Amino acid sequence: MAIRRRSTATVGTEPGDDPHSMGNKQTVFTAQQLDAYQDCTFFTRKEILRLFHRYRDLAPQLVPLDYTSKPDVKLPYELIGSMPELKDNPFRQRIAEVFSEDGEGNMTLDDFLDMFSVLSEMAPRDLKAYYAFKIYDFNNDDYICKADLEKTLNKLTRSELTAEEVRMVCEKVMDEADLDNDGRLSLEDFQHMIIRAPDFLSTFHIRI
Ligand SMILES: [Ca+2]
Ligand SMILES: [Ca+2]
Repeated sequence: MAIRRRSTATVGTEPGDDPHSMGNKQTVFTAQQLDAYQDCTFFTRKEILRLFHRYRDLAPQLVPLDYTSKPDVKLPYELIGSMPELKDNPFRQRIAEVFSEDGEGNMTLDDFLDMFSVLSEMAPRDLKAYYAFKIYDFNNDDYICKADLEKTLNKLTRSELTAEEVRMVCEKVMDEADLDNDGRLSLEDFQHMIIRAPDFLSTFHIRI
């Protein structure tokens, strides 16, 4: 399967690049919608449809089977966070917040596909790192400060470290990763760091 760079283009406006026919039992999306979803994710048509049904199964009474008229549907975080792929992930709420358009973890189908695309094994490390940075930036100020990093370490280690241990690891990470010495990690600092500390991406791989 061809790996596509995830584009930020608005779904529904990108022409497709896959001339294959759609098969005959697909009525959920228009051909253009499926093309757009393919362009914006790392998924095949089949995977997109499978994920649509996963989404729908969370709340069949809310999600129509026909998406051709782009229904205005959002599923509450409680349903998303309870999925087997997420329910044991210590960052599930942050992940949902970062990928949801409303910032509160309530997800449209587009948000949902975006999230699973970035978490999938097909997504390149750089893209995962970009989103991991956003997820670890708990106060959304575009930097990972000491407090963000402590929260992150607590979650990554599932609170198995003492406060003192967390403080020490945090200082060590800052020491090594804060290349411009401003006491916080920019995206650039973070990208350098994860080359040496890939554990920071370990919770961002999901097999669907
Ligand atoms: Ca921050
Ligand atoms: Ca810095």
